[in-house]
Amino acid sequence: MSEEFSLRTYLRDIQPPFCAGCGAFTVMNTFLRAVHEMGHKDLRGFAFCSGIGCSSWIPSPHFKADTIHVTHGRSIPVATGVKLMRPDLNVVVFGGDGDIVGIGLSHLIHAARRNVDITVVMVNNMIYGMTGGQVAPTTPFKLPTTTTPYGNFERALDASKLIASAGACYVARWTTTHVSQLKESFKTAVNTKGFAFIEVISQCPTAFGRRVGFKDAGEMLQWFKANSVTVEEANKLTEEELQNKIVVGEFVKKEAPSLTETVYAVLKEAQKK
Ligand SMILES: Cc1ncc(C[n+]2csc(CCOP(=O)(O)OP(=O)(O)O)c2C)c(N)n1
Ligand code: SF4
Repeated sequence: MSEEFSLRTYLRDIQPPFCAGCGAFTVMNTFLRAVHEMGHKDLRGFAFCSGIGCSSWIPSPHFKADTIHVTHGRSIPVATGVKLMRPDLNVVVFGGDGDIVGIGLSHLIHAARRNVDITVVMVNNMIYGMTGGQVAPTTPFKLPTTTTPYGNFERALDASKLIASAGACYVARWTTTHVSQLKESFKTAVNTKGFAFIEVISQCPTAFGRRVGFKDAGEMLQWFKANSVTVEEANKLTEEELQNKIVVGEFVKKEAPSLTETVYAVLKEAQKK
């Protein structure tokens, strides 16, 4: 890492559509810093894929890279195809919680099960941000949204736990206040041979924060900080004590043959016959 980091190296000269204080800015910035620290002078070694939603705008059209913007919830199957055809590329998906674990949930589970050699970054702002704040599978129990004005009557999905059990090789969760840890996780995820999933608890001050009583994005970040507990701390707490806490850290870090490896090995064998 010799040259100084500059966002201009990796971003097109286009103003992102995010509201002031949106966590998507932090995710974008932190990811690009990780890329820079990994020694990538540009994004030529990457392909990015995203669906629909505010968080899906992180790579496309902003990154100076090959980016594919697909229909809502379908970024993972498209990314799988890209990786199988171009195993030399680092394939990274960005999306919101609605995109990744709402409409796209089955793709996520199967990608983890298949151990597809891609990284999925889920920006979990606990709401459907872009469409105006509808309840998501990740919205905390009892919190009001535009579609549940008297409070959410469903319990939130723990996406990291689910994907860990589905067989991912790397699973981590951070909030937008854990920027150094998140940056390191991005590097680990990209270097993971196999499926990597990073959940970033992020603030949507517009469609979520103000509706549940936060004054601004800063107050949301303070809440994230005050209520985060590490995996190690969480192991010593009861289920009751963990209510409303955000468990952060690395949940899975392991090696297993990736889909790309196994598919190409089978192809090689088949070609011999
Ligand atoms: C098939 C389909 N269904 C619904 C929509 C409407 N829609 C667009 S984005 C979105 C959800 C956005 O929430 P999320 O993925 O969490 O991203 P955020 O905007 O919060 O970052 C929905 C329901 C759509 N574009 N396509
Ligand atoms: S609506 Fe929410 S998620 Fe979308 S850009 Fe604004 S703050 Fe970010």
